[in-house]
Amino acid sequence: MSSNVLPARRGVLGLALLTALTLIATHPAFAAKRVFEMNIEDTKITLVERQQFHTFAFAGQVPGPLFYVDEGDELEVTVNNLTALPHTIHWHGMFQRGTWKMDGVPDVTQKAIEPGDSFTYKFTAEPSGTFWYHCHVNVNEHVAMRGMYGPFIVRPKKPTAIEKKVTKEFVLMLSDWASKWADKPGFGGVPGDVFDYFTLNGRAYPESEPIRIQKGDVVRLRLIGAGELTHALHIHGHSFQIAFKDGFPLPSPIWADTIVVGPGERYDLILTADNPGRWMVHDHVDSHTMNGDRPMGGMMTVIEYTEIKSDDAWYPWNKRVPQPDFYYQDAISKGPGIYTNETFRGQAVQ
Ligand SMILES: [Cu+2]
Repeated sequence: MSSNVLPARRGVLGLALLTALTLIATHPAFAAKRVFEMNIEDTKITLVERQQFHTFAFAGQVPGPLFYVDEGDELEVTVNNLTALPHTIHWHGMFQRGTWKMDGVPDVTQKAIEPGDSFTYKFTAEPSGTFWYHCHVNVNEHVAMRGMYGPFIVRPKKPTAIEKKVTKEFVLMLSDWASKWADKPGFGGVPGDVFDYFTLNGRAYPESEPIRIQKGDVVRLRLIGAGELTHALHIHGHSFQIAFKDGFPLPSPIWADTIVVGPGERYDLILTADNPGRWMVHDHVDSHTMNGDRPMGGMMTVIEYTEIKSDDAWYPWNKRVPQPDFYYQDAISKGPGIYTNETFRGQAVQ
């Protein structure tokens, strides 16, 4: 099986779930046609401990499926709205040259997709880089409170020198949640909201997942600001190069140890794994490292070098069983494709 062809696959969960994935490659290297179908479903997800949120989840998961495609690929994505509210998908950063009606903005480029209806987005993947997709109906609620987002990566035809060195990639989607609206779909995301939960890929520490690397890796962290707030992500024990902003290569990467990520922004960091240990990764906006009113939570994780033993009894992730593909690292390593992720699937809500 070549790296950019996946077999057709269907999964059914409960009454309301149908996720079909069909990819047809027309060229081995570039310009594949990729056909995908996904439902938008009322789904309950757990951020941490008992804090659940009613979400409108793409393919029943938060974040949504990973779109990892080649520059120039032709995409055809059919969306079935199984929820009780209208939605769209905006493909943030895509040029949509000649396809502006595929931009996913209600009442500007299309009528929103009503409950029970479907819509097929057809467009070309350009430019290359780290992007994301999200609903564009009542974004204040649907994106900020209901998890309507997913990663969208376009592999470049001409990679830069720095990205050619990368051996491992991770996707981190940064979000904030106001628990006041957790179980009130159709409401929330208003000025003055108190954001009290903060997640990486939909989970707050300690239910986020370690970033596991080993000495010698050249690590690419693709950060996506998918929430309402700005975060200052700091990585201990290392410096990194900020190599891409919003998908675009910087002419001269910037060395740093802290990166400020605002809403909608993406930054690609390149980090050389040269310092084995366990290293904190956290939002330096300290109030974002809380779960509600409890500290040591929120937007935090740990870089774990695999050569360091996790046998310290006091280490909370001492005996942790890894959740597969939590940062989409396994999917990305397989090459372009569109990948659902069971790790992020919530419970169906009737
Ligand atoms: Cu929506």
